[in-house]
Amino acid sequence: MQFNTPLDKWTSNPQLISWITENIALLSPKKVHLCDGSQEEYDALMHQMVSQGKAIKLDEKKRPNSFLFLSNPDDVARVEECTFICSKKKIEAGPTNNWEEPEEMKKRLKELFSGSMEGRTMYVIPFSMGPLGSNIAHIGVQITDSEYVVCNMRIMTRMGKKVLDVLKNDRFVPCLHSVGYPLKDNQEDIKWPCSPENRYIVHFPEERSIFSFGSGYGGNALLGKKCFALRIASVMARDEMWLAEHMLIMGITNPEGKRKYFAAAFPSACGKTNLAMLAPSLPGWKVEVVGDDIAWMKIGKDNTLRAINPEAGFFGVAPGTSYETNPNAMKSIEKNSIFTNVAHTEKEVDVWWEKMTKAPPSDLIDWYGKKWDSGSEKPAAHPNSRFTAPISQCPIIDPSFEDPEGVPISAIIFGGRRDGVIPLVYEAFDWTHGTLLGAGVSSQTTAAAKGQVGKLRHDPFAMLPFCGYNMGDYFAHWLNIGKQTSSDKLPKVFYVNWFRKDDAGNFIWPGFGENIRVLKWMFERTEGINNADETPIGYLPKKDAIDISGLKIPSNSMEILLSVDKKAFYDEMLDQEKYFEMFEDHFPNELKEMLSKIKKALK
Ligand code: TSX
Ligand code: MN
Repeated sequence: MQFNTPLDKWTSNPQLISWITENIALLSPKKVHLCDGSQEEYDALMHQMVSQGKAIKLDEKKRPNSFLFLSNPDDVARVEECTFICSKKKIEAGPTNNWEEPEEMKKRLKELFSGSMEGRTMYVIPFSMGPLGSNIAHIGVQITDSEYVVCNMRIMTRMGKKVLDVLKNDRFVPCLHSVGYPLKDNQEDIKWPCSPENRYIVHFPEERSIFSFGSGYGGNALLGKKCFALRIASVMARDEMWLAEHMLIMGITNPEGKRKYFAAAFPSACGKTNLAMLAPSLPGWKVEVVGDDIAWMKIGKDNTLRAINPEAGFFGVAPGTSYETNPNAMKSIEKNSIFTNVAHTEKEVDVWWEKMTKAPPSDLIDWYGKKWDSGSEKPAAHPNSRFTAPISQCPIIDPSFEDPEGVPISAIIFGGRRDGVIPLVYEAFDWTHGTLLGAGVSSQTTAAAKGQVGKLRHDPFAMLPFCGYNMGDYFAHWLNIGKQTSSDKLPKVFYVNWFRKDDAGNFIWPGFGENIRVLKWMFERTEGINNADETPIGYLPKKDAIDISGLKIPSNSMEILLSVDKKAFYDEMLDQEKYFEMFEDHFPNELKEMLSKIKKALK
């Protein structure tokens, strides 16, 4: 076997050596490349993909060192129907996950992976989720046959030789990935190799391993992200009494210079990345970003909840991102970035997507690689098209981004997109109620592709596709975490809704940078300021407690935004109660009692 560097010089970790050796025998690659994580390695792989026609180099002056990839139209998003949690017992996976018997699944995977890297290079990528050496961080190693994956992993994680120096002879999470497109007898390669009819994204929570076959896209293929940092890590977190959450982490500094950290979970299409990089409209307030997608949180030596971002990059949805809606994201992707399935301009090769500018450029090539005309009803960029960019390029990266101790979390925010019923903001009575708020997260659908628009979808903790075990047990774990420290050290919990509409169907709250006004109220609550009224559903802002200075909104808007229709909220509680029935006796009694108490108060 041809190696780029001798295996025994690269690592002496016995688990790693035998895992690599076994997989060479199973996958039959043409070559093996042990990644060092260097810029030279990245540049060489990009150069290779450009010359093969797999990548388009963007104009060096307009967007330095940046590349565009156009995927197979059948491989454009995570595939939940092909995602499995293979715990020994089905009940361990719970009612919200696909489950298959682990030995059966292992057999199927063995057949799929057998010879799947013929004619290709097998890359081995050591990566750390979290700052190297942090005691909240964990190490994984991914095997893949996709150069696109190697380059994305270099942006999204801390990757390469430096990780092996930290790993030494310890355990790692093995992540095996193949696009499932072997090249037999010098068969020619294609632009985006994959095997859409044979996709499997499989997790073995007890042995903490991941197998992904057939897809080269996003969360299906960059295994550090959803597969490791959420599905496998949620199981590790349960076993080791910490939290692996689908949350952004932001630093908020008030005009007096006091900085606090908030974490927030939202279902998709609520603007989580926009909130993480908020450009505040209130003078003197500052927002900084620690992470836009995933938070690992552990109770620290000082008994506060400490959070790290396990990732090192943004893998964000491109459409809708603009200098108006998210200037900090736009600045993060000015260079050294990878774009997938966006449109591009033909003359000076640069990227474009819907709502990036008011009018589209005249010389657009769409994500299929075809000329696009502005009269087309199909979007030029795929709705799930993405940018990959290093967090270090974000102008408002938080100074504690690399702190191995993590940042202390003062508030946890849940939210959803709701045109009625749910007020702009309210605060939980306590941690138990906060856990109920997380369990009750739900959002109205926006994309027509996902069924009817406006239909209510439950997405507890925004973790529905990402919890690696029984979600009822996950709720119980949240309650347990609340018992590990004193209530004054626990974060306060809030629920927000930026999306309430008036009778004419218009959004009432201006959102975006103006959300700082809501964050300011929360900031004050975490300082113990008495600016809230107790109501049946939780603490609501007192009249005039939300700073609307300089904001031009109709005089009765705040009243509508903060109003609670008792009957409608009671029905909301009934709907949640009905939803929770699926968890049977795994649904914690403590949450049942809290829900009953709120129902009673609303009667
Ligand atoms: O991201 C959003 N946020 C959070 C920002 C920090 N979006 C976009 C959601 C899709 C990803 C929002 N959309 C937000 C919001 O707070 N609010 C809205 C609704 C809205 C849309 C457009 C306007 C106002 C509100 N524009 C005007 O009224 C001019
Ligand atoms: Mn996400």
